[in-house]
This record gives sequence, C-alpha cells and structure tokens, in this order.
Amino acid sequence: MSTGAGDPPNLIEWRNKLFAVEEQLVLSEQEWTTYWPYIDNVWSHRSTQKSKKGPFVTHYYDCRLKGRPPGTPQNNDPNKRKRKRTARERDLCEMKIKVVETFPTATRPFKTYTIEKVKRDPNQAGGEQVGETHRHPLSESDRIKRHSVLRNELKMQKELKKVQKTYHKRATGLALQTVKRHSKPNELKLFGSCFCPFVQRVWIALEVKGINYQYIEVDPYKKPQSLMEVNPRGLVPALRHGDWVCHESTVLLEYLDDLGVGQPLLPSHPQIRANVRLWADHVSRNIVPTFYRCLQEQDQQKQLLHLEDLKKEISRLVEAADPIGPFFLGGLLSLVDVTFAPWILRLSRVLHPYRNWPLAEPGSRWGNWVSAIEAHEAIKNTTSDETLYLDSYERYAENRPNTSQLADAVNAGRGLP
Ligand SMILES: N[C@@H](CCC(=O)N[C@@H](CS)C(=O)NCC(=O)O)C(=O)O
Repeated sequence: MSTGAGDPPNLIEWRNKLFAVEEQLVLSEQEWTTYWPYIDNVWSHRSTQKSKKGPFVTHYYDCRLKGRPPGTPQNNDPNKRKRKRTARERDLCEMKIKVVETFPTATRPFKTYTIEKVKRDPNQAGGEQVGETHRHPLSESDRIKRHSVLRNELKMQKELKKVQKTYHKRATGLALQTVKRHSKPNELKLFGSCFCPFVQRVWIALEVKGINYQYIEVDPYKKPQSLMEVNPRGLVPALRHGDWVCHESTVLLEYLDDLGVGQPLLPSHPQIRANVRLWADHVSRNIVPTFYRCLQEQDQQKQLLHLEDLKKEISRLVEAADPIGPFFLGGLLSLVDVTFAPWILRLSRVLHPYRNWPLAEPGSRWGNWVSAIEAHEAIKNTTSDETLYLDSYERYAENRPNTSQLADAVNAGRGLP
C-alpha cells in the first residue's frame, strides 16, 4: 500500500519488516518516525510500562486482527465524530510485539526503538507458544485499516475539497423556479447548465420571446450521452428541436429569432440589423475573452492591465449604443443586450468580488444599462442567487487546472471554444 511519489526509501521492505518482525529490530529515532506511521494500522496499542531500572519505556502492541476485547469503553467525547463500529470476529491473529523506547543518556546520546515479538509463556494457561507469525498477510491488515500517512492524506484532500468551491449543478432562486416551470417534455429542448453564461443567452431569448421549451440541466464537464447526441463537442448550450439539433449560443440566438415568435431581437432595417450584429460580435470577440483574462490572471499587475482593456472594450460598446437607452437600441432588448447580459450580471457578481471590478456609476449611461438588464423579467427569471456565481467561478479566479475548455483556451492564448 504505497502512497506514491513522496514515499520514503525502501518503504515496501520496511513495511514488510515491521509487519513480520521476524527478528529483533533496532530503529533510530528518525527511522521510527519515518516508517512507523506507515505500519501503525497493523498494530493496536495495548499498554505502556515505564521501567524503574533505566531510561526506557516498553509499549505492547497486539495485531489489530486480534480484535477488541469486549467491553472496550466507547469514546463519549461529544466533539468526536461517532464511528460506525463493525464487530469483527475476535482472535483472528495472536501476534504481539513490544517496542522498547530507550531515551538518550550521557553515554548514548540517541533515542532508539527496539522492536521484537512477544511470546506467550507455554507453561501458562492457554498453553502453546503463540505470537510467532501473523495468521494473515499484510494486505489483510491494510484492508481492515489504513495507515496514518494515508489517513492524513485523505483527510487533507477532504478538507481541501471542503474549502474549494466548485460549480453548481442546480439552479437556485428565480432561475430554479423557471427550471421547474419548464421541466415538462417539449419538442424544443434546451440543454443547459445553471452557471453558464452562454446558456443564459439562449435561455433569456426563450423567455423574452415566450417560446415554449423544456429546460434540461446537464453537467458539461461530465459530458453525458444525452448532451453528446445534441452537441458532439460536449458544450452547452445545445438545442434539440424535434429531430434537429444545433449548438453555439450566437447561432442559437439567431435561430430562435428566425422562428418569428414573440419579440424580435434583430431589427428589420438591414443596416441597423448589420450594426446590431457588428456590436454583438464585439461582445463575443472582445469583451467576453477579456472578462476571462481578468479573472484567470494570477499576476496582479497583469490583472490591472486586463481590467483596463475590459473597461475600454465596454466603453466602445456604450459609445456605439443609443444615447438614451437604457438598452443598446433604446427601450427594447436587442441581440446585443442578450449577447452581453450574462456577463453584465457576472461583472458585479464575479469580477467585482474577485478582481475589484468597479461597479457602474448610478445614473451614468452605463449604470442605466446595467440597472435595466438587472431589472428585466426574462433576465431575472434566468438568474440564480449570487452565491451560485461566486462559488462556480472560484475555479476560474484561482485558475485551477482542468477548469474548462474555455479556461484552457484563455491560458493558451487561443480563441474561445
Ligand atoms: N462558443 C460556445 C461556448 C460554450 C461553452 O464554453 N460552454 C461551457 C460552459 S459555460 C461548456 O460547455 N464547457 C464544457 C467544457 O469546458 O468541457 C457557445 O457560445 O455556445
């Protein structure tokens, strides 16, 4: 039962030696502290006797497979987690050892540990000489209990997992209510993930237009078969409409608009349409990648540079927008707003707490745009509670490995997937 790269030298031999104790072993203090924690699962401490004769203490250990004598008091400490105890058959092994811990003296300045088997006196009741060898292999001791190095490692991993936040797998708040309202089977199915801004684009469009649809929550990092069938790239959002399947948030937005149901996102005038497409493209091409660069960058100086870039890209968009607003084209939501809205929400919920993104000044053109986005019914109904975003983006803010295809692309300086 090796634990991997950081193991001390010759661990397997040492474990076998300290398991079988075929002959007397004398360990230096360093050897004891290094190797005993790797074998302490085999041995169960029974008693300690201080010597009156010299500077040593003798510890007696039974093989753990001897079992617990009946009546061992249970630990009643209220702070200690109750363990599930399973009764093991008793006396599966009679092997015993004693460890003599000898303290340093003026003539021998080192501490030593002498380990040897304890043999029961054959003349005493119970008769024959026992404790010679284990009645089972080391693997059986390992199966019964893990040694303390492994136990500590597992504990640390668990604690690390507890403090590290990860993406949520279920919407919360108003978004959860919308999920519930749209859980019934429908020929139009949106495969989405509650934290994903690309999904939210499509979700907002469905809500704005009042199209009937079924929302199906999937984990795009686990890539279930149901998602792969709709998008072989394994990314959300993905759409199924009857037998037809498609993906890519910007393409899906235009598809929904082309259905001609409810409020259009693109105006009818060809030149204004082109203008809207141009600025929606600016969001995807310039604003969105810069948002992730700000979030994933770990160097503080570079973070500031990316934040400046992001401000510049947003200012260019605000300058191109209708001067009164509050949306890009004026009073109604357009393709530009829907394309940008999920990141507008994440500026205050994610980039502000993680990178100190400045909140929009109330009453400014930008501030009015942000407020109108926050207040729009379709946007509110596809938005979860704030913690969902804070937790889900911690992976990006710490630039953890294996976060997503998008995070990898940003780190590699490639275009987004
Ligand atoms: N260009 C795609 C991007 C979609 C995307 O990156 N979605 C993320 C979730 S926010 C995803 O599915 N990631 C899965 C992965 O990284 O493997 C779009 O606009 O739809």
